[in-house]
Amino acid sequence: MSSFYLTTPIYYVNGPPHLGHMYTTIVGDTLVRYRRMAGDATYFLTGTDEHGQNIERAAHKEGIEPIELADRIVAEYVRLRGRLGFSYDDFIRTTEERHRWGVEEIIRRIEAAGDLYTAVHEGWYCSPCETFYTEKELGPGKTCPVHGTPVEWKSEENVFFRLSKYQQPLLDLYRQHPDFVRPATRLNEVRSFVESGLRDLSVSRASVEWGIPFPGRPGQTVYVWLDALINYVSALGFGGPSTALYERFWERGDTRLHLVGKDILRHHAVYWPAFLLSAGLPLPTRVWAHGWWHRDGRKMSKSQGNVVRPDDLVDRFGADAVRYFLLREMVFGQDASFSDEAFIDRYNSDLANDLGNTVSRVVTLARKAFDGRTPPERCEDNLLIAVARQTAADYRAAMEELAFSRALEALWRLLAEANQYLVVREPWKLIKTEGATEQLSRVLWNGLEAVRIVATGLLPFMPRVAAEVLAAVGSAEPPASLDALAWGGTPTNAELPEPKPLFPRIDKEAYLAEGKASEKETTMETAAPETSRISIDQFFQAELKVATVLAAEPVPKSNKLLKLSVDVGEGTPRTLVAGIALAYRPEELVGKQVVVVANLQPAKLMGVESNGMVLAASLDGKPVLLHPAAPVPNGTRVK
Ligand code: ME8
Repeated sequence: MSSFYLTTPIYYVNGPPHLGHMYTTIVGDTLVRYRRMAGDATYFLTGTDEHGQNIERAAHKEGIEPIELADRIVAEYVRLRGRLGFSYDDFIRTTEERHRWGVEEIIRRIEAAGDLYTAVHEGWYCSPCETFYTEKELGPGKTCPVHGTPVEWKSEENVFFRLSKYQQPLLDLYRQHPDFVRPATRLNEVRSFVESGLRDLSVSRASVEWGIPFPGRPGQTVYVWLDALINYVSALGFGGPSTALYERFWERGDTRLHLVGKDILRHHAVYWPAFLLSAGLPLPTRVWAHGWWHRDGRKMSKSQGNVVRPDDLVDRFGADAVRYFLLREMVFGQDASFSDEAFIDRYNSDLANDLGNTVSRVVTLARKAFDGRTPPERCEDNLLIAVARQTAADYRAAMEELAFSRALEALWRLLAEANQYLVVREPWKLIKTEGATEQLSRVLWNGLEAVRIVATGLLPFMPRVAAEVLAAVGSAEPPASLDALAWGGTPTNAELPEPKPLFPRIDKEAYLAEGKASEKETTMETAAPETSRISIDQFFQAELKVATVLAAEPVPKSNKLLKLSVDVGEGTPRTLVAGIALAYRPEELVGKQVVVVANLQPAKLMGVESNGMVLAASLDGKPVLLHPAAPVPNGTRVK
């Protein structure tokens, strides 16, 4: 039995998780579920990166200790584990003692190899990246090439790691193991970075208190990236009292795979192997980098203020629909754009229509013809068998390559063929004309069997829904092995429960209209990047005015929107639509003074014309209205 050790990056705790972070963990979860079905002994690790200046600053800005911030964000990650159906084996926090043991042991070994020395360190530093950049790597106006925010000049005495010594060993590694970095194009990037010359790396900080004390160097803490990367072995017990997992999955492990976003490839494919070479530990077998989710044309990230929080989507569509969308829409390795519109389109066409309707059609017919049971006759010779065989082969080949969208396409081809087969055989007519014949039994059994194979392939992607589909087509227990992709698994005469709607169709127009109202609030939440400040004239283009709410009522068929009638001091009241219904009851708003944007172009939301926008702070998506501290005449300008 092969061993398969899989890790996600450990996420910074300076903000709650967004869809980009969830994407990596969803990919990992899908892959590891597949490997389990392939028969591997797997171990799947995720966790949080809690030290460093960035976290220190974020906590102090809130007036709390870094560990309080970390605890709060970790609770969010843990909560999402259940919501998104993650099956990781361990969650490591870099503030845990077991992690410190690993860090101290690796540093002892690197020190023993003669690879550490002290020197003055100067350079341009991006705090969100926790990384130094050279002058020529910076963006216009001395900005970070990743974040676009201003960098700062830093100068202090640090411990340095002799990275330059590992230039040739790293190039040898890439030559001997061209698969070390995937996709292949990314290996070229890494190789040219190393070829262009490696400078020694500063691996301690004198000015950052929130970190692991650097062994043997008083006054210095371990640089957050050295600290963080070690999680991949400290979580397995390296440096601690019990090293069985480390020996099994790292030292003697067959596959040691790190999944990362392309932004942190250099850290994983250059620094990490160099640290490991120095410490005399085995290297990962592969580092696989994926692309970025964009929104509004930019990378989705907290510092850009354009993130999508997973909760809203999960509430509305279920975790498995979110998992499906992310894996189907992004070609693994490339960038992709997230939009509500694309989400609904895929949901309606792939899930509600292709999958949901096929299941309900074939199950309804079989129940009707065979008294609530699967058909009594199986079928071993028909056109679908060849397609199913090809599907299983394509699916497995794609999954080995982490080509998730291709694997799903293969399953959908079988679904399409099964539909086509049913259209040609017309079982709905056969029932009426000939009744429950042997021929009808075979046709419907084939339909159920094709769906069963599709659902088996979907188990790693949509664990809950795929199990529901399997139960719906008569296979009560979800299979544990990929052998179940072979033709023939649908039982005869098995109970077929009444089909439940799996993916109710979504009214796209209505959903998007609601989304617009909440999107406006997201825009207000957005912290403008520091490089794009606006002038006072630009600010005054928005007419912010105080208004009193005269009446409030829900907008029919919407759970987020309220229709408000407000007095903005203009003689006649105005109608506004606000996405605040989940946080406020209509009656508690009447008589309250609020702040509105008075010169916004009218917009129609769920058929109601809105003439302005109510301002609210947005706390993790929940609106909190702004009120003047003392009553003022309606129409008073806010500036
Ligand atoms: O970098 N699209 O943590 P982090 C796709 N702590 N993936 C995205 C994404 C987006 N828009 N935004 C984030 C760190 N990610 C370090 C890692 S590892 C030893 C230390 C994903 O919280 C992507 O996988 O900034 C990226 O690598 C990871 O989140 C970075 O999360």
